[in-house]
Amino acid sequence: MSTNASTMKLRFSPTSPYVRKVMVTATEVGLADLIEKIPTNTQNPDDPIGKVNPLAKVPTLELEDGRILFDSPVICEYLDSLHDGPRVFPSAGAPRWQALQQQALGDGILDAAILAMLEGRRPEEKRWQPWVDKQLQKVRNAIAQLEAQSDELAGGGLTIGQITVACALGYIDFRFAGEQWQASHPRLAAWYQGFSARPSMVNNQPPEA
Ligand SMILES: N[C@@H](CCC(=O)N[C@@H](CS)C(=O)NCC(=O)O)C(=O)O
Repeated sequence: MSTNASTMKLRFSPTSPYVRKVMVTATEVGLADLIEKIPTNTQNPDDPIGKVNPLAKVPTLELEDGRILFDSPVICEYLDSLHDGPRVFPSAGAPRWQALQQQALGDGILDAAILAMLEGRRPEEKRWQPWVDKQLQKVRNAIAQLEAQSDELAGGGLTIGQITVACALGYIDFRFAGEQWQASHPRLAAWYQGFSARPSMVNNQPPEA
């Protein structure tokens, strides 16, 4: 793969699964070496992230010409436009919609899991367990759908759908290890085990994983 792309700055947190998704994509398309990672504390109101992204979220990508890109689907598609190898965003037709749908499902697992995780960080008397249960049920429903669609996930070349789903499942194992989804979803588990062994996944794991 070759590229004429310039260096980029990625505002990042090492535990963010959306950042992992961006870095796995960057690695797979051969651009990881062009990315300078800027540690970011989204909980600190004085962190410069608030000046470049009004949503103050990671990942946020700063290009050399000053353009700012977020969120992870936009950043990943941008990175995919910079190289001349096989695309992780299929260009058209059914393969494109399948990859984008898988990406949405993976991102949706993450959105629900993060809401459940954040609820656990509230003072105990303010936590609302039915809310946590509802979010975790979304995660379980999505994993059940992925098990049913595991042939589609495993087929064809590398896509943003596969990358996102793998990062989402990795986050469930990282933050919700008690879910133990593998035994009851054997085909998805087999696919995930193989995908997780890719160097791009291994080299971009969250720190405590
Ligand atoms: N849809 C966004 C989600 C990004 C996101 O929620 N990032 C979290 C970290 S995992 C964050 O920055 N949270 C800080 C906040 O919400 O203030 C994406 O795909 O990039």
